[in-house]
Amino acid sequence: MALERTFSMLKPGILSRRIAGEIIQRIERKGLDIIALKLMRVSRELAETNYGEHRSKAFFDELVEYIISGPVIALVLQGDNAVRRLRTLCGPTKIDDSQPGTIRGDYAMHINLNIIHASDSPESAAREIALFFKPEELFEWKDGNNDWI
Ligand code: FUP
Repeated sequence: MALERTFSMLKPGILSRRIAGEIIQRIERKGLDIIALKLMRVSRELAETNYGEHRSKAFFDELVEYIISGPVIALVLQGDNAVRRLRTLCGPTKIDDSQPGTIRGDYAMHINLNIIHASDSPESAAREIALFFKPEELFEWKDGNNDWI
C-alpha cells in the first residue's frame, strides 16, 4: 500500500456554516493524519492558478469568486492511498451522484458550492501542496493507532 499525501481545502461555506469541526472529524476518524492545517484567505492569483485547468469553462469566474469570498481551511493529509481515500470520503463532484454518508452527499446541494476540495492524483496533490504550504509547515507524527488504521 502506498503511503501518500493529499491536499484538501475546506471552502468558504464551511466556516460560515460552522461545520469545520464536523468535516475535520470525519477526516480524522477515517484515519488520515493531518500533517498541515491553516486558516487562510486565498488570493485571486492563487485561486486562478489552482483552478487553472478550468480557465476556459463557463463556471470559472464564479468558482474563483467563491473561493476568495471568505477564509478557507487548507490541509495536508497523509496515509495509505490518501488521495483515493479522501476522494471517496468527499463523494463525487456532481452532487446528485454523491451518496449520503459522503461529505458532499451530506452537506452540499450545489456543484459550485461543493464545500470541499480534494486532490485528484498524487501529482496534483504535490503541485497543490507546494502552492499552499511551505515545506516547514508540514509536520509528520506517529500515534499508537497503527493496528486500527
Ligand atoms: P473536483 O476535482 O471534485 O474538485 O472537481 P473538478 O476539478 O471537476 O471541479 C473543480 C471545481 O469546479 C468544483 F469544486 C466546483 C467547480 N465546478 C463547477 O462549479 N461546475 C462544474 O460543472 C464543474 C466544477
